[in-house]
Amino acid sequence: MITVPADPFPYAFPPGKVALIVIDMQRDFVEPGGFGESLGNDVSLLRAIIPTVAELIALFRREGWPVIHTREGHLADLSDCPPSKIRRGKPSLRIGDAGPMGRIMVRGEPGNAIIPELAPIEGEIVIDKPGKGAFYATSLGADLERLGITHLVFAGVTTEVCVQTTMREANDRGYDCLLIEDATESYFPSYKAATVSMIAAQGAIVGCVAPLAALSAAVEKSEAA
Ligand code: TIU
Repeated sequence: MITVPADPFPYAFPPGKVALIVIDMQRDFVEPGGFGESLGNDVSLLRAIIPTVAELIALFRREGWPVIHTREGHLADLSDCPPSKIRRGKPSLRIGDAGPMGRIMVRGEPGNAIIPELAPIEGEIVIDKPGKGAFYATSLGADLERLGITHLVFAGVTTEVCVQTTMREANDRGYDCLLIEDATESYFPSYKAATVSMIAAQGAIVGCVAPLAALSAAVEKSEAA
């Protein structure tokens, strides 16, 4: 087992049974002209975590542990997008509308792609999901079972929406979860702070929380032992 100093208690994981889930690091959320900006958000806030997420992905690749990427998006005919999701909010562009990076939140459009800095490599699983949670209407559960994964490490955007929803789905399915707090971000700093705090509250009701440095140091220590 590798043990990471974490909040509210140390997070221990078996190296062969852990996977990283990188949530929705897509152009639609972190670049101007995408879905995130259409909702009225300042997307520059989210870009700050890119180097940390890249470092986290590199750590998993170095160790040979699975890296799984997710993308939020819909089929071209929007048949997998509930009308309520299209109607919600007061966006300047709605899901399916043509924007500067192609149709907003539609699979295969330029804006739906994972940003080049964090692009998946050959052999990594990419989960296309219609919802905020990565388990709903996807193969993620079956993929994790096939890989024999019991522990999940989370990064990506946004902390209180797709990251938290997926962590809660994972938690209910029995996965032991760790959120890397400097590898996740929100358009709203107060929502990120509240989410990080509520995940670890009540004795890790959703999971543990630690900075990347704590995970990296624990992995290095285990290698030196
Ligand atoms: N990926 C994700 O979090 N989807 C969102 O819609 N997030 C918002 O914060 N809007």
